[in-house]
Amino acid sequence: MRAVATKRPKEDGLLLFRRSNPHHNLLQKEREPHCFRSSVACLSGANGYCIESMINREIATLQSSLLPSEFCSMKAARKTLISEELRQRFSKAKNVLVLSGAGVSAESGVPTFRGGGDSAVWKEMPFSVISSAEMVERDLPEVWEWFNYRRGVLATLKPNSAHEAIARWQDRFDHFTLVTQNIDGLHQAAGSREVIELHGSIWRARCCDCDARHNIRDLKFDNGVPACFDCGGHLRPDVVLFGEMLPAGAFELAAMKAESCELCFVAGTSAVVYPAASIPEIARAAGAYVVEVNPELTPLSDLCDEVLPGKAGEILPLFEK
Ligand code: BJW
Ligand code: ZN
Repeated sequence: MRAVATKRPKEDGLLLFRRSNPHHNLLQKEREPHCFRSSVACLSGANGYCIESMINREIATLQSSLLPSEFCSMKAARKTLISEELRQRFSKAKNVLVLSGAGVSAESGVPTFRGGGDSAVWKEMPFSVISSAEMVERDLPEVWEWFNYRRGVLATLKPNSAHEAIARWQDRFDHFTLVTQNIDGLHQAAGSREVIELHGSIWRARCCDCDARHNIRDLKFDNGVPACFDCGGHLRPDVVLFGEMLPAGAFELAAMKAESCELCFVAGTSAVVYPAASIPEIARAAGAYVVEVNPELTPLSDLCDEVLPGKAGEILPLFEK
């Protein structure tokens, strides 16, 4: 396992030994000056991503053929994925923020949008077509059919150990904020409270005319498109599609929390959709230690202080051990 000396300029003069960010190995070229960078030459080859993730995969393969005692020591090896520095920060932190994405629900069986699981397709339309503002305009009954189908699937799914770990964290820190891009309600099902839902909820409908929100469970779907209780207008799923505005105040609140957190986890998101992806950027710019949990690298990996390659449901519970 490599330890790479890295220097964060904003922690003036502080030289830290931490696991190398695998993305750094891929990008040995200079990054912008404020980025911390590897001060030790890359030891792995061009395909250097990533010794840790290779070890992870090997551990997973070996697990099945091990005796219980051997399995325990493999688990211990796995625990070392989390650096001592990060463990210390986690145990002392008073203000923590988590940004979650579809990958956090992948282990519950929810399809992701851009890989790492089954991608969503409806009647041969990719989600970018069926979940689009144009489709809401053009064929609202079809959009409802798609969301009704997804709700039906979701109703059979349960929160996984990532949702459960995050729900426990809210009582562990003085200040804890969960910001999610997910619309599935699984964080709340696991017990998370006051979740900032940036992209809405599949369990609510919104009026196209007066903007009133209604609980989906109260609606009647007689003619395919339910009607607003307040004004009789057409209801649509209360989710945010591309080019649509986020719910009023949601991003502003998340950004404010990001500015004050000291530890920011980014779990299970491809970090390509804005403004959600700017939350960890805001946290990092304000001095937070940013940690990514994802089996794949993302455009955010380079900005992170640590990248924990792996599944959220396996990695997040390790913080309490
Ligand atoms: C695991 C795992 C495991 C797998 N454990 N990990 C700035 C720059 C450029 C563009 C823009 C910008 N600002 C705004 C934009 C435009 C646009 C945008 O971002 N476009 C980019 C894609 C180019 N943004 C918007 O339009 C937003 N609105 C907005 O900005 O309003 C203001 C405005 C209005 C008008 C004009 C201009 C500005 C709205 C974005 C709404 C996103 N909506 C969706 C669909 C919801 C409905 C539905 O569900 O059908 O939300 S898109 C989809 O992507 C969904 C998600 O919430 C979102 C993010 O996806 P996420 O969560 O990251 O999932 P994936 O699938 O992408 O990634 C999963 C990850 O998990 C992978 O990395 C895996 O490796 C990993 N993984 N298993 C851990 N077990
Ligand atoms: Zn209405």
